Amino acid sequence: MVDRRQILAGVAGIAAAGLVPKRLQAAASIKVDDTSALVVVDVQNCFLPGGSLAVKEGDQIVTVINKMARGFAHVVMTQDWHTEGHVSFASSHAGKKPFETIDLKYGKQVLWPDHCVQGTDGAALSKELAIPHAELIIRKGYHKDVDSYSAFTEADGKTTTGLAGYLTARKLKRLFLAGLATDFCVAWTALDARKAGFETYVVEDACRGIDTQGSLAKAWADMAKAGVKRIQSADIVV
Ligand code: VGL
Ligand code: ZN
Repeated sequence: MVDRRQILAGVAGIAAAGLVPKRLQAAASIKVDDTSALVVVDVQNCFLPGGSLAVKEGDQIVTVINKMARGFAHVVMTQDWHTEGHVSFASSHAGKKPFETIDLKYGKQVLWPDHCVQGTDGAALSKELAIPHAELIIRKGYHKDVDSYSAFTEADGKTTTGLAGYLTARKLKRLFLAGLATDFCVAWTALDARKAGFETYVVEDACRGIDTQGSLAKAWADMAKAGVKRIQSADIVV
């Protein structure tokens, strides 16, 4: 006999597979507490429509993030902050085009259009962000020969940005991630957050992805495996 629990488990499975429309799914209720921080990743002009590495629908997350941020006492923002001629730029490698990959000392590197060069308008945080109470802006990717998708550790796998130390010193243990791009800076930040022992949520509707060579599906799979929780902004209660 099929009991109610099995039916509910089945429904949850279907919901997890994305087959049930969002409005029919009961919102989970995840409470923001004193140890929670919202981490707003790379909401910068270069990644928004019209930018040099524009993420599709990137502008649609700004209202969602602004609304969510009102419920958080602690907000950290990140800013991709490259040198001119950065190693992650296709233009730095003769004969290479954006979205091709190369092997660097620290591993495979996707090559990008020039973006988020220090001090340029493209590198500025979106003017539409309304989070005056954000407490920290952490910059990353400022070493010319090393990329840093993650807000915690550069792509060499060892150079730290200091973010884990900051969060720990401030007793912030639960991180809610939003921003751009889901499959690069958000995902790498989420994976490193888990490695450093933080409870980690990625707010799906407050993120958008680049999705090159299957990167978006891979990012969600890697995050699930690492124990990152995939939630919607409506799941958060303040
Ligand atoms: C990003 C590609 C290159 C990101 C940054 O913010 O996700 N993606 N640099
Ligand atoms: Zn970058």
